[in-house]
This record gives sequence, structure tokens and C-alpha cells, in this order.
Amino acid sequence: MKLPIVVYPNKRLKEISKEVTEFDASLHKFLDDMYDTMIESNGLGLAAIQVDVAIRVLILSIPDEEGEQSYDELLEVINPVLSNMTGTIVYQEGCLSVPTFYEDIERYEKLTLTYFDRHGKKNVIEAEGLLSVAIQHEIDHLNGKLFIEKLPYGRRKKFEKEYKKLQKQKTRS
Ligand code: Y12
Ligand code: CO
Repeated sequence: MKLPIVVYPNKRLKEISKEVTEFDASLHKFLDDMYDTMIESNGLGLAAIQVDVAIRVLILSIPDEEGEQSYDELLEVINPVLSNMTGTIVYQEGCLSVPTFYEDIERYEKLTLTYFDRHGKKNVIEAEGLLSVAIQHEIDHLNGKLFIEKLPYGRRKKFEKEYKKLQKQKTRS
């Protein structure tokens, strides 16, 4: 079931999400709904707060070399912790909660992610490149941060002006 996506500047996106303690059927149903929401919205990643649930859950579906997203490659990440961050990478990021806008953002190039899966099993993976960028983008959501907050002052001002203009156009049509 596709869930409604919370869109900037909704204040809910600023909330700090809480740790998951129960790895039960209701969490599994919620993860399935998050997947439907992300795929039907053409997303690569989604955090729970983007569908108005403030828990430390995110999902990622990074396309393969052919640009295909497969359910087998889906990463369900619960209570994530980052370590061993090294290097820098600049990537043009987008977000389903900030529709239509893509901005160059600097992130760590490589990192280690420790997390729990839907059954409460602990996993540790190494990530680099696009996966590393996407993990950092989604963990920022769990801490109430959006990628646009990383923009320098001038670019942020320009973004706010263009975003407001676009919202006005949308309400008129
Ligand atoms: C690299 C950088 C950031 C991420 C985080 C996940 N971001 C997304 O999944 C963004 C999706 C997105 C989808 C949009 O919709 C379409 O393309 C149809 C979009 O454009 C509009 O809403 C008009 C903007 C963002 C992952 C990897
Ligand atoms: Co986002």
C-alpha cells in the first residue's frame, strides 16, 4: 500500500526519529508499505519520517549497472550506526520530500554501516560511492536533517525562492 509522502517545508521532517525495539509483524507490514511507496514514487531511498512515522528505519534500492531496481537488492536498515567514514564525494542528490530539486552535495566517500534487519539480526556492511551517499542522505532524515540544509547560503536562498515559486504554481493548477 502506497503511503502519502511528507513534503518540505512540513515541520515533521525536522523530528528526530526513535529507535525500533519491536521487530514484529506490524514493522514488517510498515516496511512493505515503505517499499511500495518508494517504488511507486520512483525513489531510490526512503526514511520512515518521510511517511510520517518517526522511527529509525530506512530503505534503499540502488539500481544495478543496467539501471534496474530489484527487490533482491533491497536494503532494509533499522537503528543504523555509521563508523570509519573516509574521503569525500560530491553527488547530485534528490529527495522525494523535496520534489523536483537536485543539488550537488558533499558526503563521505566510504563508510561502515552497522544496522538491524527486519528480524532484529545485526549486520555490518562497507559502502562506497552512490550507496554511501544514499545511506548518509537517509540517516540525515532520521536526525531531522534534509540535504538542502547542507547547501551554502547563496544556493539555499536561490532554492527557497524557486521552491516557493513552484509551490505557488502547483496550488494554482
Ligand atoms: C543518491 C542521493 C540521494 C538518495 C536519496 C533518495 N532520493 C530519492 O529517492 C529521490 C527521488 C526523487 C524522485 C523524483 O520523482 C521522479 O523522478 C518521478 C523526483 O522528482 C520529482 O518529484 C518531480 C525527485 C526525487 C539516493 C541516492
Ligand atoms: Co530524502
